[in-house]
Amino acid sequence: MNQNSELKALLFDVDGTLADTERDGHRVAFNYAFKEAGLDWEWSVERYGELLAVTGGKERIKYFLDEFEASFQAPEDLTGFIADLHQKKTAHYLEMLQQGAIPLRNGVERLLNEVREAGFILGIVTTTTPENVTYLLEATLGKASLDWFSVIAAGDIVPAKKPAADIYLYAMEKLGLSAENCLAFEDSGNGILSSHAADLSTIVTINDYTAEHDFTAADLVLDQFGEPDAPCRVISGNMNGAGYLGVKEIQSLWSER
Ligand code: XBP
Ligand code: MG
Repeated sequence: MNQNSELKALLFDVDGTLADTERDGHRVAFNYAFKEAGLDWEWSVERYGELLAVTGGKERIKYFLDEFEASFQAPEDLTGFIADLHQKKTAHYLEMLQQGAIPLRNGVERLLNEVREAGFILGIVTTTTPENVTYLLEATLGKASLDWFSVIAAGDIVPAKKPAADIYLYAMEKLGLSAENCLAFEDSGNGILSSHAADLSTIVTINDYTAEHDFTAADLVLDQFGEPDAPCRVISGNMNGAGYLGVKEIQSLWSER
């Protein structure tokens, strides 16, 4: 990689990175949808951790059926059945977002404001359904925040979801930029496999589900972005003693990579 290339764009994953959406958000919405559909499936916190091996809600339901519900009498149109179930799940999830049930992670709003003021181009790169992103941003940062992002790359827009590189490549193509000028923010093993496959330098913030994932490819691993009064913990990489991630730390990381 060209060591002198300018950092122009920051590409943010959503689930687990901007907000802790999985355990008390997506998981709960899946369970509501199963109930609504008259199914007796219940994804526990622990089981959901195993199911997170597969990104994408529809793909996750299919994986669950294959791995854990071998006796399920699948309908003839399994794809349609899963799509319908997933639509129900999305409706429940959007309602939760509208009710403000899912806040942003510590330091996210501060960091977004800081990097915006510094003039970085911002992008969203996620496997989740597009409305899940817009509702989250609207509920937490207000409607105007949608305009902060020059690209929102989400969901089925590419054929292969993370860990494939496709969604990052799609976002960079939309921005007219290459990995020489972009930095990714991720929270999971599948996320960094995807960003790394797209050749991107990556900062990771872990969460309960992803703490044990393999982040050896990351440039920096933190427990959170941090705030002046609530410092982050550096798990690997160099923050030069700073207690929270800001433009200065990002730039210094970029020049040292
Ligand atoms: C996030 C996901 C998503 C959500 C569910 O992965 O795997 O599938 O769990 O969203 P990443 P949908 O953070 O790596 O993008 O149900 O809308 O697919
Ligand atoms: Mg994620």
